[in-house]
Amino acid sequence: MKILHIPCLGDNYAYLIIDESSKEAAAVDPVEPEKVLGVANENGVDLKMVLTTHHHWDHAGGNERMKQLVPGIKVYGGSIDNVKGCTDKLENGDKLTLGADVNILSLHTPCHTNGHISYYVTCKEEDPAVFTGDTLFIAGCGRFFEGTAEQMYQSLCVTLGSLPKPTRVYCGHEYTLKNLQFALTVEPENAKTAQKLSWAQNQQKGNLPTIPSTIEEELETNPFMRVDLPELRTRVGCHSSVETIQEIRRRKDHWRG
Ligand code: GBP
Ligand code: ZN
Repeated sequence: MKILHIPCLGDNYAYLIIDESSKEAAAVDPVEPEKVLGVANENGVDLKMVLTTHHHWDHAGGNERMKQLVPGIKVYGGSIDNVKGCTDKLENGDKLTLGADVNILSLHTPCHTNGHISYYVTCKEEDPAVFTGDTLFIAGCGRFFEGTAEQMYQSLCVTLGSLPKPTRVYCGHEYTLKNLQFALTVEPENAKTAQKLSWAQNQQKGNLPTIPSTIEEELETNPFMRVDLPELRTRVGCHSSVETIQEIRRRKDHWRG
């Protein structure tokens, strides 16, 4: 499979997932439908479906227009997320296929929104990919708009944290630089985080994206995914993983980098 990222609005990412043998494609959060369709056309692929991560306008706001532009397109979204233009509601564990070789698994990852879905995508022997919307960002996570710390712990550390380590992570916003700067305030001695920060600064200088990451890199550098570590808990003065994720989120909400 081929994965193309399409910068949208200020700092959002839409993506095209392409099954190369059939030339069929899925669009993740195509908030600028004309732009995403343009990229699909340049690549000679046929857009079959929209995969919506959550109901916020900067992710789902292009769905209705996409349906006008591509009659018959399927628009997927979480069953309890009230996604604009949704034609097919997804539950946790639902499976979709794209062309002959691409398999897509729906993972319910609530908290940023109640019905948020992450999409886990596999193709033959290739490393898998996961599209995490506003649940997991590179080195960060989404704000807890519609859920609890307990839910974010489950979504980030259990559901996404259990995916194979080489899984490539494609998130909904380019927040990496700020997230890594904040991460270092939580774990000043994390050498991998410091290393990734200088890499991210270089990427930004060259106007290059910081996606994809991998689940392995996130487990090493993302403080929200590291709350099971006793050293981290002690550092922030908490006793449980859930308390720790709540505390780090509270600090990030107030942090002005
Ligand atoms: C920044 O620019 O660096 N800290 C951000 C500020 C996701 S977008 C913007 C922000 O708060 N972004 C949201 C978030 O979860 N950020 C993680 C963080 O700050 O650590 N959105 O556009 C946001 O979800 C939205 C749209 C929100 C509709 C509510 C509604 Br309703
Ligand atoms: Zn959002």
